[in-house]
Amino acid sequence: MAKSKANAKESTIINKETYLYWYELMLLLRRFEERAGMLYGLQKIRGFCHLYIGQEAVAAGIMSAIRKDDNIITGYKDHALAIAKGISANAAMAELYGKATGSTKGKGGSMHYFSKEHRFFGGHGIVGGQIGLGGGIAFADKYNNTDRVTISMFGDGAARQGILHETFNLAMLWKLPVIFICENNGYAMGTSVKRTSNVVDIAQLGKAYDMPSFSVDGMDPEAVHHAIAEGCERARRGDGPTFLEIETYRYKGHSMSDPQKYRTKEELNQYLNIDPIETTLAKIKSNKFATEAQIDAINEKVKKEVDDCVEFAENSPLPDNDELYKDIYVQQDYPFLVD
Ligand SMILES: Cc1ncc(C[n+]2csc(CCOP(=O)(O)OP(=O)(O)O)c2C)c(N)n1
Ligand SMILES: [Mg+2]
Repeated sequence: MAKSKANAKESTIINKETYLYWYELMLLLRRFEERAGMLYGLQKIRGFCHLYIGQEAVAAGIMSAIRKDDNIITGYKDHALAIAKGISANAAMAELYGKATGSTKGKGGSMHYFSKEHRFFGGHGIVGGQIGLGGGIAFADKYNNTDRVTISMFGDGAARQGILHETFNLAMLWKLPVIFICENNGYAMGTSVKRTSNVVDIAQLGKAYDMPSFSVDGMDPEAVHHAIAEGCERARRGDGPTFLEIETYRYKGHSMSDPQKYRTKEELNQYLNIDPIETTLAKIKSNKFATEAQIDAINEKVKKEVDDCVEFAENSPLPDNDELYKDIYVQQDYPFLVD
């Protein structure tokens, strides 16, 4: 498992270790999801499955810039962010298999990873819901006088939800320690950003609330890292939220059942040419941050970790039947359930 952080504490320093950390982490996220996609095809994994492939630089740049005890909350495209935040590949794959050893005991599946220990607050299927929840987590930290920062992430498809405006308004009013991130990958399911609004520059939305708002190159972990580090500094100083529109791209469809007829091969190829794993590796090589043997060792380590997590998931038990009645919200005296 890649370390969940390159530097011991929040830092704007980018060095050889940071690059090697990014490379290993992004490779793990990519290989994990490629395998998940394959296993979905084999019906080992069922239900919904949304892949993050192509967007790994966003996860990498965030993780090297935040502290281990900072919070993350995101939407349904959550495998990569959960693993990057520290949920093991084993627990992540077992969750996809619906096994008891999964991060949500096999009861959440692809869209609902959760780990209190790693301060990963889901995995949410209601588009935009996590914007308000993220604001609430940041409120709790401010109320409890901690200096933690919350990263609240959503897709471009959530950027037009009313909850964004209500949350941005209160987050600025109360100077909450939160970084809102819109991962703009150009499409919400099959609908392009430009078909849904005349304001395609999503970062502008924060300006209506005087929130410091920026567009960031999401294919470059270094650009993401600096933007997040700056947002963390602002939040920990007590100056409140930041809004980042991180421009990225997903190579796969919205979900496994997306025929992707809304985009061209040429458009996809443009992004494949600036693939963050390839560009990071090229930088490692040109700066002589690692020898070929060291790079091979990282590749092997990642391959083994993914092979091992599949074996772990295959060999794990299904949840017991009585798990059906645990961890659920139920009103005992609900009139139609009890007489
Ligand atoms: C409140 C709500 N409305 C609609 C949906 C159906 N839905 C699921 S994903 C999605 C689009 C989300 O956009 P984005 O995050 O940009 O999608 P992606 O990049 O993953 O395609 C919609 C409309 C939902 N899950 N929740
Ligand atoms: Mg999108």
